[in-house]
Amino acid sequence: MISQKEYALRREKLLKKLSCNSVGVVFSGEHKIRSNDTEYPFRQNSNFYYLCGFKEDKSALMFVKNKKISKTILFVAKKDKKLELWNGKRVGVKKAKKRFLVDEVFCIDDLQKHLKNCLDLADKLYFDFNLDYSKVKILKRYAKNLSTHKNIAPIIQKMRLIKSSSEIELIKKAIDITKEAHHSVMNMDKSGKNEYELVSEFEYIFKKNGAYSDAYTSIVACGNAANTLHYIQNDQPLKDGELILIDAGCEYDYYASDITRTISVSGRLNEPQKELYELVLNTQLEVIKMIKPHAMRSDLQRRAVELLTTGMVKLGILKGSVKKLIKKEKYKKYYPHGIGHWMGLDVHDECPYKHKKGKEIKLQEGMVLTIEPGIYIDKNDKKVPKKYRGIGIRIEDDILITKDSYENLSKDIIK
Ligand SMILES: [Mn+2]
Repeated sequence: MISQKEYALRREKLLKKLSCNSVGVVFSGEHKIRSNDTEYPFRQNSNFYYLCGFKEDKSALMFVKNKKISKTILFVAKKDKKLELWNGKRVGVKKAKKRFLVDEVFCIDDLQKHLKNCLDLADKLYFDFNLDYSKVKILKRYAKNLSTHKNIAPIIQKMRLIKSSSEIELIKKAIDITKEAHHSVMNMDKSGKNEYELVSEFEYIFKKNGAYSDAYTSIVACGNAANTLHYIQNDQPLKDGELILIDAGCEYDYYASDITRTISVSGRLNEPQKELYELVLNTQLEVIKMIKPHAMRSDLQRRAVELLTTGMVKLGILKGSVKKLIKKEKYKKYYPHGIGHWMGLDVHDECPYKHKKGKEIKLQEGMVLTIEPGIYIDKNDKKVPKKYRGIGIRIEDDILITKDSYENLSKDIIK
């Protein structure tokens, strides 16, 4: 759990980064319609959640900063017995005042009034540039006279790069549940089953352990389907002799896990499958070993490309000199993605990879990133020895950067 004190410290830190005489607004998420009269399960906006831990929609945070004051106002939906009968209890203004360590709490209906008052005294407005147009319109109505609009999202996202110990605990918990699910599927008798039966096992184990949701739609791809990187159809029969690429992880109390394992339907890998699997696995292990503070993600990718390309030349999948193949990016046909991404409140944590001026951000204690090399060979690729066609393999772990090294948070999930 993240304490209210920690949220307060985050808001304090954000206020320090805003310039004087400014107002910043961060909105909650909104319910999204799935089909008539039904909605997708609500999930709070990550930036908003990061700053207060409030889980309701129809709410907002306002930051006010000038020479005299530096304060946070939380706006929440008002108590409404009729609506609450249908949609569940609201915290309401009175309780929110007690629960959240913000300076003031008002009803969301009064947001525009407060916005107008605060903006009269300010010359800068911060908001998320990706905001829905309906909300931008409200903001701009009151910010007509302001010279400067600034994007608040990148400032929060940069803060989110470094995870606190309580955030790391939640990520570990998410990975722990995900481990149970992967192991359960590994031990299952899979022959004769369908991809969706494995998906349902993941969902069952996630929910059974109190994980609100999967952190992303699970990928359970048997055989050639693994060569579609974001395959989420998950409805084909599992065939003996083929591999299953499973990319699945739960979200626990808003924190993600992101794990890929490639296993075989029958439990045994044949020779060509083994050759490719070992290449991907050795690449992953080598790259993970390079992780420490000040290392660069681009160097990890470069090393992965070197190792995978060299391996593919050895196996006759690519032909020519390794150097030239890398220069001409020929490996991209079989390894088309990056080595990994930040992970946290979002599975692809929306944190920056570069500093403002374009220089790459180096790894630092407290960051969490995935390492996920892969090789994907389409069944119709005539340029590749026949025995490798239709095989897709990825192996992914979640890595925490520590003070002078790293911790593989998912090392206990069998590879
Ligand atoms: Mn991933």
